[in-house]
Amino acid sequence: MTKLVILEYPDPRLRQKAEPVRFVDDALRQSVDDLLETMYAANGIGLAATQVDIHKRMLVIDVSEQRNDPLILINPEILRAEGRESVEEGCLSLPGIYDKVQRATKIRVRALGRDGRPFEIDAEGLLAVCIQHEIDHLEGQLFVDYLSELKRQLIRKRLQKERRQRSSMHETRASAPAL
Ligand code: GNR
Ligand code: NI
Repeated sequence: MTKLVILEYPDPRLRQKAEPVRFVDDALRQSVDDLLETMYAANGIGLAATQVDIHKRMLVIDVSEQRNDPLILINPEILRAEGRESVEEGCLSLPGIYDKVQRATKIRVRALGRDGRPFEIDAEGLLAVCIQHEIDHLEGQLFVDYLSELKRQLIRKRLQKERRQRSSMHETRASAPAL
């Protein structure tokens, strides 16, 4: 397994639309395992392939307390959605940014599992929010796209500033000349 690098907003690669998976083979399962390792290492409850620059329709989720109940969705499709509720979201591609987004409260989803077999699940609560958030990533959509342009502008500035501070902390200065 390999821990992959998570792309951060406003990286244009986060806007790429993922392609359907044609075969669930060992090579694909390898990428699924890399996604899981990357999600757990980052303490996220979900991760879409798009976020690690893999533009295939697959995502992983684990909303369990113990972090030992992975859900793998390949070529996910929302079959039905009902209700609307606004819940605070975060995203590993927007570190430290949180805001409320309106989504369906209950959904039914069809997908292929790690074994390539189709299955359906009904989801509500955090799991339903997370599945919709991850499917958006596969479309090149981020939760900040639901916010106002003004808020997005402030978020871009905040992330830019934090990145500048992070990189100046790691700056290697010329050391004092030896006598
Ligand atoms: O870790 C995550 N937490 C989260 C919280 C509320 C709503 C959605 C999420 S998904 C996010 C991980 C992530 O960025 N997945 O794409
Ligand atoms: Ni996200």
